Amino acid sequence: MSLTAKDKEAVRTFWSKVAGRVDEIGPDALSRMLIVYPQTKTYFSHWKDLSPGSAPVIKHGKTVMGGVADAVTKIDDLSAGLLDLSKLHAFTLRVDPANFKILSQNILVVMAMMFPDDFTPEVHVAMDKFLAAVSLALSEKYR
Ligand code: HNI
Repeated sequence: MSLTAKDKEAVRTFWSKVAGRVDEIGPDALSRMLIVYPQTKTYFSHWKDLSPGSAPVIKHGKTVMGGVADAVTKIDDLSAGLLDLSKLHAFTLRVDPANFKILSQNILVVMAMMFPDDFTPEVHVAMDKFLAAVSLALSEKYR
């Protein structure tokens, strides 16, 4: 399942097109995750408002996509690059790794809608593999 040189190139090229809009992608993907998979709301029960477009959802959506943007720069060694973030999600936040796949799915949906011309099947598979690799790296500290 590891990313080929071609996958990495496709991710970097696609990312150069979407990078300027991560502050829209993140909040939309997070809003969708909370609606479509309401079980994910348990992790954010300390927020006042979990509805789409609320201040904490927008803020955290940007934060998460900032993490994805950072991961693009660390694509050659995600497990080392995301080590601290993995520890945080495993030991402090205790996020069930199944949720990484759920969020990834929502990120893909939003990217496909926002960039219908650039989101070719090749880009789709490369981004799917990349987000799966990010999820794996984030899960590494769970055992
Ligand atoms: Ni996640 C905090 C990145 C998936 C629940 N998360 C962060 C932060 C980053 C981040 C960055 C801020 C860290 C800090 O403060 O130092 N999260 C990512 C990335 C992914 C991801 C890159 C996957 C692509 N996180 C998830 C998922 C869940 C999740 C799937 C739960 C469903 N994350 C959290 C929670 C926090 C968090 C909870 C703390 C938020 C807060 O405000 O309390």
